[in-house]
Amino acid sequence: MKIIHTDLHRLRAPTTELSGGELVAPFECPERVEHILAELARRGRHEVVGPDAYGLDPVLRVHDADYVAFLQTAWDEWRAAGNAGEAIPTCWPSRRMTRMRVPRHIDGKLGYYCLANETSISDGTWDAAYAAAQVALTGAALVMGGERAAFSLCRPPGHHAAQDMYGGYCFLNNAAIAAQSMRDAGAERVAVLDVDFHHGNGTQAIFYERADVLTLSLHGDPDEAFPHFLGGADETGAGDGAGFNVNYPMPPGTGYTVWAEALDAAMARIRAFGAEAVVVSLGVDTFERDPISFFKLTSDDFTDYGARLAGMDLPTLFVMEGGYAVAEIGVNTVNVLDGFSGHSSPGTP
Ligand code: Q9C
Ligand code: ZN
Repeated sequence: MKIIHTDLHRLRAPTTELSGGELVAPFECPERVEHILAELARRGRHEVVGPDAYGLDPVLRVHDADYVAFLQTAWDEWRAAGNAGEAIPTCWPSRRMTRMRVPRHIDGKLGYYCLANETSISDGTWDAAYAAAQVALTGAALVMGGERAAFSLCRPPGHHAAQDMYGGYCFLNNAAIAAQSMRDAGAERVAVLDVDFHHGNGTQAIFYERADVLTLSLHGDPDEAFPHFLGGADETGAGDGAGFNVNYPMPPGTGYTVWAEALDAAMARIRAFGAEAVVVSLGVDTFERDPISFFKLTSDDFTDYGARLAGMDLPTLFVMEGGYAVAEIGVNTVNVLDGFSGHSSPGTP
């Protein structure tokens, strides 16, 4: 399988994440990608290629222009305002704060566009997010060009980013940008299947009123897990999109038997929908030892569900999302790809 990757992800290297009332070293770190690349090289079955340049237009098919402009200048504005640390908002347009216009000051802009402030904006964040979107677009083009599957090794991740909101370590919604580009390249119906531990709130929001992109997410119940304010089973789409969003929230401690039943149900929905291509938002934070999640998948389970995904027999683009057990992220991620490709041998040396 072709792997699309660029070293430009390293430009996203924040030093702070607000966690437990402290500023800690971010869970979403550059080493994640280095471990995946090392495991890919160790197995020797995959070809790593660089991204092509698609520019900003396909990004603007998904994200609002004012939001993209904000991301491009937020770091400079933050520093120009005299701040010493990384950019973290402190004030939001929350309920009963309803003057819904973009403030001029960077402090107001951050609150307007941010959905969760664990995610600091740092120098280089925009350039890395833009490069990740190009990685996603390159994978989409390969799959639309006839490849059975491809893996866009995106970083930073994307599925929490909505049309005009960042957070949950995400800035541009790589999977949504890829899915939209597949539509624009002629696929009539595209499905986005999100298997990251967290609900894909951004992807859901982007396609919520559309019938041409089916969105499905398997995730920790938002009563118990981030992003807390979206991801219920009763969110099924609206307007033209009524019936075209499917959520599978699951409780703490969920293991592979229950999780795989949800996956089988999701794949049946994709089949009934008549998808011509599938984008898999691939987060491996469902792993039993993930430090911020509560599902119980083992490394072998990733191989098994990779094989199940291949059973859909649809052109498939994998897009990297979360996964924070850094030492195991390579094995777990490549297990999905190898399971998909029919290599069932365990990925441990
Ligand atoms: N104290 C993705 O997996 N909450 N994003 C962190 C840690 C935010 C996860 C809580 C989790 C965001 C792409
Ligand atoms: Zn996640």
